Amino acid sequence: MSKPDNKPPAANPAIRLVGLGETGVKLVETLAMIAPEGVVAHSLDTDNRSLSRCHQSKTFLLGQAIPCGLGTGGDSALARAAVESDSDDLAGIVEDADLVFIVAGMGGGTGTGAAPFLANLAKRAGALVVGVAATPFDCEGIQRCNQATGGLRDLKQVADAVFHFPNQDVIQLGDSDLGLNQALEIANRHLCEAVLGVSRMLLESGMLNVSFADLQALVRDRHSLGAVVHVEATGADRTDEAVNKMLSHPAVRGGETLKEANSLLVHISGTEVTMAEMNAITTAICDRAPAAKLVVGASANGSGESIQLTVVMAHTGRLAESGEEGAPPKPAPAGQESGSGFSDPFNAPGADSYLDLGSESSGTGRSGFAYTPPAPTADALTPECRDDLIREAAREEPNRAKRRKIVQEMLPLEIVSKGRFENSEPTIHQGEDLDQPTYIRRGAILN
Ligand SMILES: Nc1nc2c(ncn2[C@@H]2O[C@H](COP(=O)(O)OP(=O)(O)OP(=O)(O)O)[C@@H](O)[C@H]2O)c(=O)[nH]1
Ligand SMILES: [Mg+2]
Repeated sequence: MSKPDNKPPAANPAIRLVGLGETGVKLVETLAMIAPEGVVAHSLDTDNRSLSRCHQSKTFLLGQAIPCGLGTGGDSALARAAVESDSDDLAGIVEDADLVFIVAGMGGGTGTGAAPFLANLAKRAGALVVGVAATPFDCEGIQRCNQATGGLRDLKQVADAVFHFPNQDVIQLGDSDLGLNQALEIANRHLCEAVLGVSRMLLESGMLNVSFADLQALVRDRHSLGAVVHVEATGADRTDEAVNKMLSHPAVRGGETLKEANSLLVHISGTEVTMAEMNAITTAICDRAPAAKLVVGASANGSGESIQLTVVMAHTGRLAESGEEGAPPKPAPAGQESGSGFSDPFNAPGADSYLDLGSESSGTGRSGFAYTPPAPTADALTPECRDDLIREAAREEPNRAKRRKIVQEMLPLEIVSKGRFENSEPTIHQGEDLDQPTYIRRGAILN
């Protein structure tokens, strides 16, 4: 399904928010209250309970034909079956949208399984698709973390860009007494800022407008990963303070995200923003992002003496290089399967090589999780994959030659007493004493 070519250009881009699963629904409900006018919000879940709490968004119970009704209990395949069975209705939700935000928590069943499917529907309807995803705390376990990484990878393969906030990053903010609710609230604020920052940038008229075309030029079909950071500062040093707040944001990873960004959208808003302030902010950012294509916008919105800075950072690096999989892969404990996403979601363009997904990166070493890729089948190997494997094997070869041959020495086996059977009758069968071990009866030499 594609948009008719003769559609008259609208004044504003049609923005749709689609929340999937408990986290997605919660975020979209909040966003629906504070988003700029014109943004339409939809909450979709396999769980009726989360939908019954919605008042701001349009709700849709997924998988009534399956049926789920109370969620999937972490089963992303069930969620995928649910959205497939509803695909005609879901296509209507994303129809005629210019920009669709797919919002979900990864690691459970519904968000992980449904988000890539919805992203694909929206792409096929011609929209620019931006995923906004939370990933689990490390303490939620390796299986959930791996399932989240698989889902994130699948979403990235279909969406134009995915803004990702690991819940674990909240722990890095340092307050060890933080309650779970507070931690989730902080994570949710960052995720909401990503959607709000971009929506406001596109919908608010300003002095220097960032248009939908600018956003498209930066992210369409790039399958970027990235983050949106939104900070506010007041007072005489508001410029320095805004830059420092932005740089200390966990999503900026001490400047690392700026360094690897190839697209940056910087939006500054506030009353009486001076040229010197604009200059100071953009210089501070550009100095740290040498490779990035930059679009700058500014508006006079805001209150009092505050200045608001929104920075959209996107890079086309692979998931394993984005920092969150910087730590070596964690093996799944015995009895725990390492969850995964779908190996072939929708024949998505630019699909990542499985070789990159579990690899160590030279990133920041942030503790995290690692996706354990499924073993490749011969059919799945592209020529590039095959070349990578051959190179990998060649690197291994010299070490193989140096390996010491292991030689087992003569085992110190001796016949021990028969204990409490010492005085019992031997079991003789065809002339052999069956109470003796076979290797002794047969005179085998063990070495
Ligand atoms: N940031 C944030 N993350 C959350 C929140 N609630 C849950 N999560 C994270 O999102 C992941 C997925 O959880 P849910 O959204 O409840 O899962 P679901 O998509 O409803 O999946 P099922 O219930 O298994 O069908 C969890 O592992 C948490 O890490 C929240 O309020 N905020
Ligand atoms: Mg749920």
